[in-house]
Amino acid sequence: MASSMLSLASTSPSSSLSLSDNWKVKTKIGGFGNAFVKTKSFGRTTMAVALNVSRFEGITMAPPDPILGVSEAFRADTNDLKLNLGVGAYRTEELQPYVLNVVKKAENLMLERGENKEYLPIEGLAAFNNVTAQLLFGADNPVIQQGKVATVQGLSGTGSLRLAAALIERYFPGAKVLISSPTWGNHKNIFNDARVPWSEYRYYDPKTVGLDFNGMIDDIKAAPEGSFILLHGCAHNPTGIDPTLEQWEKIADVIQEKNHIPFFDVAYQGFASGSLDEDAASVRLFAARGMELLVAQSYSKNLGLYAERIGAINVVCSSSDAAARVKSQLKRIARPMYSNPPVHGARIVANIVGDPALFKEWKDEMELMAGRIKGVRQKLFNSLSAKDKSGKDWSFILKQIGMFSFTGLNKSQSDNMTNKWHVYMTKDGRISLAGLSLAKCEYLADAIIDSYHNVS
Ligand code: PLA
Repeated sequence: MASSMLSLASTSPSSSLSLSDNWKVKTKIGGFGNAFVKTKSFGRTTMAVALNVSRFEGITMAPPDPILGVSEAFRADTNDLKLNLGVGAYRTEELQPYVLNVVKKAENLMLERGENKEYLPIEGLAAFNNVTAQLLFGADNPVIQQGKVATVQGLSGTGSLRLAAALIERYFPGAKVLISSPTWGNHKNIFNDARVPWSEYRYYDPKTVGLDFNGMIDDIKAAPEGSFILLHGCAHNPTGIDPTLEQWEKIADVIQEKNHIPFFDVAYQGFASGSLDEDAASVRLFAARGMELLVAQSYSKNLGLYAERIGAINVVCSSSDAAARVKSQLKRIARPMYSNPPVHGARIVANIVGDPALFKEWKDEMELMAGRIKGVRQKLFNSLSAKDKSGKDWSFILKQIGMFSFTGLNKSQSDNMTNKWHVYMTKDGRISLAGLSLAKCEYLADAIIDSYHNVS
């Protein structure tokens, strides 16, 4: 793990050729031509110079992203049976992308109002920042009433996590972030890129296909005092296994005892249970204890605003004064990275959450989406149970929540799903049920049974 964090500053072979060396190369032979010029010696650099060899020669090909790379492979497959269960993106029963009606209404309103395209402030749209914190904590939550939350609009969940990671790196040097094993693949990238050390706490128990609660508690206890503990607010990705409310209380006890700082990633509020409030219960339980905490939010899934890149980072502080200072520093981190965030998604969220009629429509539509996912989850379980004569218990699928199911298939079995059955999924055995239709459940069950029993 440590090596993966320290490997960032590698030197490429071409880095020994300085800018001035290159300048000399160009001037000596009269600018860019198409001929290769062999073995020239210029001061400290002696090398074969080929003018049409790229200056980026030392850059090697990066591997495809384990999640988004699956969609690329899916697009390249021409088989009619293909099914994309890789990325967590909601599809209709017809397996088409879905733009919420309430989003279209909000966009129409925005057009009618003829809103401008001026820069937003660095911290984002004020109306958005207000409603997003209210949605998360509840409008009457004392942390909001007392101005203890620093909220900054971010580039969706990922960008918001990245801002928080930069804040940790800058103001808590050496502090460790503990992430669950397993977790969403990009968490490790985010902390690596921000140069924040991380380690894992136990979370998933393959034997029970459930939560390793004791392992989790022990590892959080064993972490150096004052660590950041990254928690999935609801619908844990990739396992679909969440702690119960009682377990959340115990997790909060240990975090408080050890003076750790909870750091929630809330990417699925409303998408897990269909209720915005229920899915925020974990975060609110921690806030009610008066703890300082960080929460990254995303509207990719619950409002289907994937490409609008809309989310926020919230830092709950013990005083409004501290919150104001934290917010000022988050802005300072954002300014050189992307200056200020995009306005479109922020306006959509602000319009929907700020209008009682649209808000109700959103909740109804979200229930529909969450309901469709629960429907395919049930049908997949039924199909697996009916078709698999081995006596294997598939009920873990029904116990998992959110848009994913963690099938327990290993890498070779997942490869078989893709290579033989054209079912695209991540290699950790995760399938996105949001990309599955009722009509495809039987086919998927056949693929899973074949891969599980016939591939080791
Ligand atoms: N946090 C978690 C736990 C997530 O699962 C995701 C998205 C995000 C944050 C960030 O999403 P955002 O930046 O779009 O707001 N995970 C997806 C997509 C749905 C992805 O990997 O980017 C997934 O398939 O896991």
